Amino acid sequence: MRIVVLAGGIGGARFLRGLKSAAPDADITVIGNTGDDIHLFGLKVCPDLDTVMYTLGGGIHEEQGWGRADETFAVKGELAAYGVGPEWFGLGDRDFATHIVRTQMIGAGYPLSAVTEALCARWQPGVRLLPMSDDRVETHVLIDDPEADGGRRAVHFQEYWVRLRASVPAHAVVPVGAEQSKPAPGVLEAIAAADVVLFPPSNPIVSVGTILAVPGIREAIADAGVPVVGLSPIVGDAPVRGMADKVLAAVGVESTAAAVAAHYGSGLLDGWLVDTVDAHATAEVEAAGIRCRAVPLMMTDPVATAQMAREALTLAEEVR
Ligand code: GDP
Ligand code: FO1
Ligand code: CA
Repeated sequence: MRIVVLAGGIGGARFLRGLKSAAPDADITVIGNTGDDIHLFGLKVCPDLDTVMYTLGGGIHEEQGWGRADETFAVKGELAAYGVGPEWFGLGDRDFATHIVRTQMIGAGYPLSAVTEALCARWQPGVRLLPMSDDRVETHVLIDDPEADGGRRAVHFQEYWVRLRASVPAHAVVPVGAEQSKPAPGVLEAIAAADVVLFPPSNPIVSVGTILAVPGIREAIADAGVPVVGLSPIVGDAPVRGMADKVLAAVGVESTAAAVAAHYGSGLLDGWLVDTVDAHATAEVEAAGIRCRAVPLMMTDPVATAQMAREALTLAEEVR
């Protein structure tokens, strides 16, 4: 079975680990979000691609969910001693090596997709990991700033999330460069050849939404004519972790499992899993033309996560 998954970072990566154990013989292609990418200290950092690669390759810091296990921060300390920031973004020594290799290869002319493949040759994630695009796309968030023209300014998504901890309202979320971007080589082909497309419980705006903003990807999924099944990242009317509530509010979508399903829409989604605490929402989702089931959706351990993946594949068979 050929499965295509549109993934962000932590939610996507943890779900993929469950999917691999639920469907060990499946051929899995992951289309990763690169809107979170940021250039720091002359290096290109791809948090969501790295989170997937490290999680599936056994190098992730398990409790944190991002960055490397057994990390040290000597380089960060030395940069700070030179007064070179930003200090709010924590790049570890082991992680730095990934960004150095990536930046060196890009400087030598390799596209991000080829670089990602080279990095994965070391980590062996057991899936084909493709960036959504080889072109630069950067998610920016519009926030209040009384001193700026018009009283607002745009900050990089990482500044909104890591420096500001999403503590101020987001008025808009813009995937800068998306309109001009093209899907990376292999992306449209993988979607066209898929037996099923899954949206893991990733952020619907700044992870899956950004991938869908690359022209051609949404259309390819709709045209593939195969089941498209998603899992809600919103449980009990709140994100399990992260800032999905803030970025959903920016686009006028309520933080409920049903509202996220409606945001994707029945033109795209065939099936939607909500957590058992949101069982009351299934009728509303089904009324919108999306098949819906309530099952446990907390990725507390590998067994529970694999069961979520099985439920998603079962729902895909039901709507096929
Ligand atoms: P990020 O790039 O690291 O933010 O990761 P993703 O975009 O892939 O996933 C983030 C989303 O995962 C958040 O909106 C969380 O609510 C959701 N999430 C994290 N853990 C769980 C879980 O155990 N269950 C569910 N249903 N959602 C989760
Ligand atoms: N998240 C933080 O909350 N603080 C950090 O200092 C931080 C550094 C970092 C470095 C590399 C990397 O791959 C991820 C990192 N993250 C950090 C996580 C990242 O900001 C988020 O997980 C996602 O981009 C949010 O979707
Ligand atoms: Ca992310």
